[in-house]
Amino acid sequence: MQSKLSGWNDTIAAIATPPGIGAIGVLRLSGNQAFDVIQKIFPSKNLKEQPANTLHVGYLKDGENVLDEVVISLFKKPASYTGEDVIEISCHGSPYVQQQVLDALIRNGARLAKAGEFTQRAFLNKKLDLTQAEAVADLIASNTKAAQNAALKNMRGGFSNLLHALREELIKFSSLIELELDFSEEDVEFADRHQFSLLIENISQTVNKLLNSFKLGNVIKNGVSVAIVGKPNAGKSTLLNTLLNENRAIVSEIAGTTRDTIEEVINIKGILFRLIDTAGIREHSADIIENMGVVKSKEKIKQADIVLYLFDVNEMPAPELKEIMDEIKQQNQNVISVANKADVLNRKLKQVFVNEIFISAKEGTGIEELKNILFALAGGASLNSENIVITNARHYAALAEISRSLKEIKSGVENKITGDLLSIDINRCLHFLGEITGEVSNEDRLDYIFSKFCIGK
Ligand SMILES: Nc1nc2c(ncn2[C@@H]2O[C@H](COP(=O)(O)OP(=O)(O)OP(=O)(O)O)[C@@H](O)[C@H]2O)c(=O)[nH]1
Ligand SMILES: [Mg+2]
Repeated sequence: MQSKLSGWNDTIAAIATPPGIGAIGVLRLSGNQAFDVIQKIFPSKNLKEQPANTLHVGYLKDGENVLDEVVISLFKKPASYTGEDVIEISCHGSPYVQQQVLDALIRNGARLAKAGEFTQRAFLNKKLDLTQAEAVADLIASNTKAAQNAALKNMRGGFSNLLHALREELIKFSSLIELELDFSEEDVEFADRHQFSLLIENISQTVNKLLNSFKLGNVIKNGVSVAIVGKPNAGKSTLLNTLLNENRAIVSEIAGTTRDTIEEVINIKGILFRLIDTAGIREHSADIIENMGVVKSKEKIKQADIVLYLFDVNEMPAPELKEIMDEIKQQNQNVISVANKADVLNRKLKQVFVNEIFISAKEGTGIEELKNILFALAGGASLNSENIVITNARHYAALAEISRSLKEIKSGVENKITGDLLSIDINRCLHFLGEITGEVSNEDRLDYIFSKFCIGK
């Protein structure tokens, strides 16, 4: 695979730290010529003769022109991130200085790295498999504890180990069936079909569990949208402000205050919730702008992951609430009703709304309980389990194909189809397992996956 890739033998260089001024800036250099390139601009020591995993302070020089005083970290193949010789240069964090150093590296034989090329090399040199490489990008993009944990688990190989184990077991059986094909004249069965059915059942369960985890995976990666809807003056904007802990939306006693939707993000125990404050829904308003807002609110009911129906507990007859909830449920099943203004609650109503959570958006009571409910609705309970969570759509699509082939295999065994036909289904299943980890892959697909990384990673 290596020789087929264009530019594979080049020594690559990139600035690895983000653009802008910082205390330090780090540049990376990887490839066969890494030591030759750095030596030309770091004259004070012979770096090739230094032991691996050591640090060296000195001046970078472009001819007689001093560029910076830097620290060089030195890694020798194969014990490096990419599996090649790698030099990391920590220089002073001026974008100008970093650019000068990069230019000097390129003038002395390196080529500018493409996005994700360091990690792509690590993958091609088998330092990590494709799921682990993708987890590196996920870790860099993570912005919550949950996303960080999921990425770390995958980076350390949790998911790939599981897939490898499944693949091994299937391969074992597949080779027994292939063996039968060699003896087809003699009508022998090396692969015990009952055992095989049990194995397929087992693998299917694991695959289904992984497929089901994608819902949570999506929550972890993309967050959860919560549309706060209700009649004008229910206190929706007040609730948004209280949840955010800031005065984001205008609150007033005038019905129809909020016209357009307002979106803000909060983090509840490691999950991001996108709160959407909407225009209060009333059927007859003479105000065109308000009516446009109402149309938008209705759209949000359909699109949101969770609908939070907020009502003024003193203004809502119980039968009407039921009617409204039934109507919303036709658009979105994931709805909770929340009784607001509990601070001025008419005591009798506590017995009427037994299923509702009571809050006071204004005073901040019941808000923690509401947060816990949102967290639970998003599937937060399974967040801290040791189970592997699928967060990647590519993995999900391949797992769905695997599940399909497993069903084919199962019905094949039940219907006692011949070994050669069974083999086709097993190979299909193996193909998709290998596609997830990158054992089966093509260059275009890899380029696409790694192009999503940042430069220098
Ligand atoms: N007593 C009490 N008043 C509240 C509470 N929450 C909101 N209010 C008041 O209710 C009025 C309307 O609040 P808003 O937050 O603007 O209501 P809204 O649902 O956003 O209204 P629209 O944007 O018009 O749809 C304001 O006067 C708030 O101060 C509460 O928990 N208790
Ligand atoms: Mg409002």
